[in-house]
Amino acid sequence: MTERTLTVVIPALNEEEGIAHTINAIPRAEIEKVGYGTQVLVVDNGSRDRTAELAAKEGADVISEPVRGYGSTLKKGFQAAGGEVIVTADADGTYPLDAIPVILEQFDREQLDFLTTNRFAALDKGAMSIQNRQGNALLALETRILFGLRMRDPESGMWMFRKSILPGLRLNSNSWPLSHEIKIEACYYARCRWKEAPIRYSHRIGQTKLLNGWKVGFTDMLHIAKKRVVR
Ligand SMILES: Nc1nc2c(ncn2[C@@H]2O[C@H](COP(=O)(O)OP(=O)(O)OP(=O)(O)O)[C@@H](O)[C@H]2O)c(=O)[nH]1
Ligand SMILES: [Mg+2]
Repeated sequence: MTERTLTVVIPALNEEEGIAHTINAIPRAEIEKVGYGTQVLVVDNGSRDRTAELAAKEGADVISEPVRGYGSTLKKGFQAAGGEVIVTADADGTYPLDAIPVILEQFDREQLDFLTTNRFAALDKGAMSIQNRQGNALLALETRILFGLRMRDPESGMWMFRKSILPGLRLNSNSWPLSHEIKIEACYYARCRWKEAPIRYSHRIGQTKLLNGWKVGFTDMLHIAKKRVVR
């Protein structure tokens, strides 16, 4: 019997085109070989399409978060997760869920508390706009200047952590900055043992929910800069 559980938390807002593909890409048997059972937890953020229905049909646990936002949706998932270890990914086929066994094995072997991923290691052609790439480079620079953290991709939506670190993290954002904020909280303020692992990043299935990239990036930059002064 597998004693440990990994919870895959997937935030989803109107992702009926990608949700089944995303769930089916999770390599449960390979994860079992690393010593973990798998819980798939889809957090539906008020989708008006068949996202929740399709997720349940594919065998995921489905919960809903009424407060709109990437951050509030993920935080709901973290609280509800049954596993000792949590990993996140979008519901759109961009993140390589087949890489979970490899990063989970590294997570255990190196006794990490937090493992984040670097999409720039293998970025599929056209998977990310130039504007988005430039914004990410600026956010990485900010992370290095303000916190001394050498993190190439602080906005990556795929990261893994021990659930037990959550009470020590102050996660204030209900929106996009949550992704950057959790890395600053874990790797800087909570002084977790962390690493950044290379991953592949692919084309999205379905429509993006990121409407104004520059505005999102600027809001993120301010949120993180403020955090350097008042946590
Ligand atoms: N924008 C947004 N996304 C949400 C929300 N709630 C859940 N999500 C999910 O959060 C994930 C990230 O959104 P994406 O639209 O993929 O944003 P992105 O990854 O920055 O951009 P893409 O390149 O389009 O993938 C997706 O799985 C969304 O369905 C919300 O309130 N707003
Ligand atoms: Mg995405």
